[in-house]
Amino acid sequence: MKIDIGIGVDIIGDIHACFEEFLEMLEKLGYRNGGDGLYRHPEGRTLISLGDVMSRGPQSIACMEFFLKHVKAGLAYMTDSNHGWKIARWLDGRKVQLKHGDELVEQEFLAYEQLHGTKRTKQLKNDLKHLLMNTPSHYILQENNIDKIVCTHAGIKDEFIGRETSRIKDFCRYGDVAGTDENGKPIRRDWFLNHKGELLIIWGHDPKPEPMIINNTINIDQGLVFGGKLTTYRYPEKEFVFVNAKQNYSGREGIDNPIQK
Ligand SMILES: [Mn+2]
Repeated sequence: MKIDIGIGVDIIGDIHACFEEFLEMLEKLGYRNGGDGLYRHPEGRTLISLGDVMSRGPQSIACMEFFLKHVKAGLAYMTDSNHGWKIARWLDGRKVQLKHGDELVEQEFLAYEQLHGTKRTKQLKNDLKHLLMNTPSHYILQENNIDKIVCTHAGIKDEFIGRETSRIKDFCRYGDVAGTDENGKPIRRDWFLNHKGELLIIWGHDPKPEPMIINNTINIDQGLVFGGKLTTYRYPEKEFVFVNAKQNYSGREGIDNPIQK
């Protein structure tokens, strides 16, 4: 789960199937389509997704296929996430309830099968299952072999960093959730208040209108699919790059009205 930062990394928040905005982001960051379907940065920067690339928005398959190809080619990395894990289990044939936008992934696959046939659909589903089943809960980014940044979906405790257990995986997928309130919304504890030290933790999952910087942690989920924006954190530049949503795809209210994810 260690990645060398090299010349630089571009860490991208929750895409949620908003493929058009994601492509616009890649252009803005300077990545170019090499004609082989792969986007590369001319200086050799590395792309890192914090997961939840699918569900809720219009183009889950395109987003998942992008990461399938780019992870395989060593051009990108993607962490585990709550929607990613749900879709992984669904693709594995386990009994799961598809909701909160995951049902759209199933619909997309039905249309995909109509268009491309059963064989190709089965192959893609199998490849995606393997990708999503094997994503790590977090990555540790290093500069000159020194740990600098932790990338994870929903949060992490300091003592979990560099370890992988089922409890740690769940924490990184869902954050520090203490049950649900009377409306079914998760009650979230603020794990980031307990983070200490210089290691920078970049996370997403819980949409905030602007990047939220607390105790060397930065939330970069700005609610793209809810009509907000897609955020990239660039290191070593320590800059944010934004792409605004073309619309609110979620069928729900905007990000100021927090939504169960
Ligand atoms: Mn999430």
